[in-house]
Amino acid sequence: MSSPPVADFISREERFGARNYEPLGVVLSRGEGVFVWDTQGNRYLDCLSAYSAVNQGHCHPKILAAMVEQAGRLTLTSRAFHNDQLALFYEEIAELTGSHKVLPMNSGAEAVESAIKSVRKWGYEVKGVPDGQAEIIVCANNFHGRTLGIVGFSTDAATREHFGPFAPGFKIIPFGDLAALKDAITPNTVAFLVEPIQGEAGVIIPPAGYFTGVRELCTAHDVMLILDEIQTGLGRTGKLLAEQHEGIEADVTLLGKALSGGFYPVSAVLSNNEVLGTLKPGQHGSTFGGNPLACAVARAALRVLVEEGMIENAAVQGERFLKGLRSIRANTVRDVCGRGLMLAVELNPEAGRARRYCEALQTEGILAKDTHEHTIRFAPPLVITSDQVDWALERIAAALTQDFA
Ligand code: IF1
Repeated sequence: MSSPPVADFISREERFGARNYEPLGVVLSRGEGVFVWDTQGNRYLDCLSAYSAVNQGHCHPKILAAMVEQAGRLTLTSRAFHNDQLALFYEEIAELTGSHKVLPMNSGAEAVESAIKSVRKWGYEVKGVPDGQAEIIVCANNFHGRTLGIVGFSTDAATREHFGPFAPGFKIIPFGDLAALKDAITPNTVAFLVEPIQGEAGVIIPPAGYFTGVRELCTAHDVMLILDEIQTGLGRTGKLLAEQHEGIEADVTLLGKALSGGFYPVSAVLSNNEVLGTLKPGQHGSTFGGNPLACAVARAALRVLVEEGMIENAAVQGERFLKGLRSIRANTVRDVCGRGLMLAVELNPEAGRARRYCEALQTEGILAKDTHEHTIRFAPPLVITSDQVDWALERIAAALTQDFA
């Protein structure tokens, strides 16, 4: 049975859709584990994992079963009534992450917005910041989502340009710079919002000890440390949470993406008692936040992540992948970095656009995504095996030794 030509899907998308993306020329119709298939039946190793939303692998059978079972029973009640999944979701995620309070939302950006609202409220009602004066410190080259509140403190021109006016109350400092954080803190600072490893910026790992210092500064100045673990969390870096690499604990942790294993948008704000404790009935919410389908899916997504050893596997395979990337001898490669299965190859600018290499990788049977002109990210599902890593490395070496300059 032959499916319509790829160009058909692409031209229709272009005709009817907003052109806010520039996808590779591949039309996917099926996924299983680390693999996806296009409409022509070609198989690819997925090295993007939907930006780390499918850490558990595509269409994980246990998450699928939980979703189907729950979808046939009860999907949405709104928070006007209780449902029999929310309490279990709260209990399980709080226990797993060592958090006291949970606020369920849907998209990652909503979790970020919810955290901003909560820490401001905490600042006014607990810390005693004068109303309307709360300051939040963020980092240059951050990526926290696409809402107006969030893009207002982005430093990326394309992300911000012509979307203003923006909300005040944010201070931007360089990432990985403790002295800059110390200088930026004032009595009105309520929070420092930061990614443990910057993703969109090209997998930027801060200097060792940075987050230990961040934790100390935040504690000393009564500033809430908000870690956006929407991409780094849930096993991606080889630990449940990336904060564990430095043995620190955030006051507020944001999760999304893989919280549902890619089945459904589920995000959450996790906090100590104080921050989420300031929210009272009617002050925040969401029609879909905490719905029984989302909770059932998230519970299964968390369970398989832990029970099937995916976090440990991410650490082991991440090291193998990183070592393999480092051993690729190609003039095109300038630098390689990564932690767990969050990896990136930075190309020499003379090698040409990273996009060209992603197209070459597609021909080799690997789907990966370029970022910032010269960087290719590799982030396969955490269920990848050693053989699959070795196969990927061969294909990547083949693609990177081509010269498009
Ligand atoms: C897109 C990047 C990844 C995130 C962190 C919050 C969110 C994201 C740390 C918002 C989302 C995505 C969204 C996606 C591209 C993507 C991305 F390249 F832009 F940086 F993953 F690497 N915090 N990241 O990474 O979550 O509201 O999207 O659920 O196309 O915008 P969301």
